[in-house]
Amino acid sequence: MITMYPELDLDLGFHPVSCEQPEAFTQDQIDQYNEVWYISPIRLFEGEELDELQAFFERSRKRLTSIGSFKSFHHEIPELYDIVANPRTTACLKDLLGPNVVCHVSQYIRKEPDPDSSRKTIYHQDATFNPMDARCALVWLAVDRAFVDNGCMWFVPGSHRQGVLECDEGHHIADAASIENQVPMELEPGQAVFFSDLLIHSSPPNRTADKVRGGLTATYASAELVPTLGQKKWAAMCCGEDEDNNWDVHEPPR
Ligand SMILES: O=C(O)CCC(=O)C(=O)O
Repeated sequence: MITMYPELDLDLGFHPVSCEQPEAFTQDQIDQYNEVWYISPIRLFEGEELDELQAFFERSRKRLTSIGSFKSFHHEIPELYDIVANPRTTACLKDLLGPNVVCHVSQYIRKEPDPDSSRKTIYHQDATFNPMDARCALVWLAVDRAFVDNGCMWFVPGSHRQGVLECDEGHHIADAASIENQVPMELEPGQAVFFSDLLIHSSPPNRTADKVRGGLTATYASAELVPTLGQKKWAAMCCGEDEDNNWDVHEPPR
């Protein structure tokens, strides 16, 4: 398959970001995004704010990871909404997506240390999950240090240029064996990588003895992008407005 929504006529091609006056990123970073489709590392949290963020994930981890199926908790947990919609993140997103930004998906992905672990994330492109044209930006925020041995993400720079590739029902890219030139996305706690929903990425198991690897991934779109599944998509407004009422936008949880 190409996406989960073969019935939809989606535009899954490569469209470079054009931002005439970036405010949070430099023009070089925007050019880099268009070239390799990610920008990293970007510091989003530090000092006391980072301590609080890590404490939040530690005390909420049961709730955030207990559900077998996918659940985007930023719709209902105030602290998580504040993390995905924090002003440093949205300032960067405005450069990539424009002034009006919604967040429709988030997930805390925590890989426990286990030398025998086989828990990995297969090669995929997030655009295959979304019932909309390929235009979303993702932010993966390191809650703990993410490095090669504890299963940091690996990216295939520039892989967006081919558009969306054929994948199986589990979203595994059919031709994964031939993928070359991957780079590890090592990050310190509080740092993030911004990347496109077309970028091919994966992450191996955390085979360390004692180094937890927790990260928050969140998917953002311009409010002008119309989700095309017949019903409006539930989304949190992170900045600006949804003037055309394209999304089912809710108030921040409080
Ligand atoms: O955290 C991970 O290991 C995988 C995250 C991921 O695949 C994503 O954000 O799309």
